[in-house]
Amino acid sequence: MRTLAVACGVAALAGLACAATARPTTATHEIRMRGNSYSPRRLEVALGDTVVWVNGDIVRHNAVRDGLFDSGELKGGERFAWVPADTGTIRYECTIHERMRGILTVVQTP
Ligand SMILES: [Cu+2]
Repeated sequence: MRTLAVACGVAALAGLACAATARPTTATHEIRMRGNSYSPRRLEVALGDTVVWVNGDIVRHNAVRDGLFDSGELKGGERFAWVPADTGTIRYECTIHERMRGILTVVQTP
């Protein structure tokens, strides 16, 4: 909601009509933690979308990117949601399992 309001404000400043109703709505993307890896390992989302990590293993996992997010330890079946505030490529990791890494690319909505 906040993202749409800002987009409309910018459109108004530029003398453009706000086409918020014609824009695609924000989406929710699920990243599963399974077999000590993230699936999908690489994911592209749009600014304003929600990213949800779901632990599908019986062991604990987390998803951490210093300064951006830290899911805390998730038990099997637990989930963590995060909404990116900026565009860019984010490399994150599970600090419990050394080789468990993922990449999230956040792009501007068209
Ligand atoms: Cu892990």
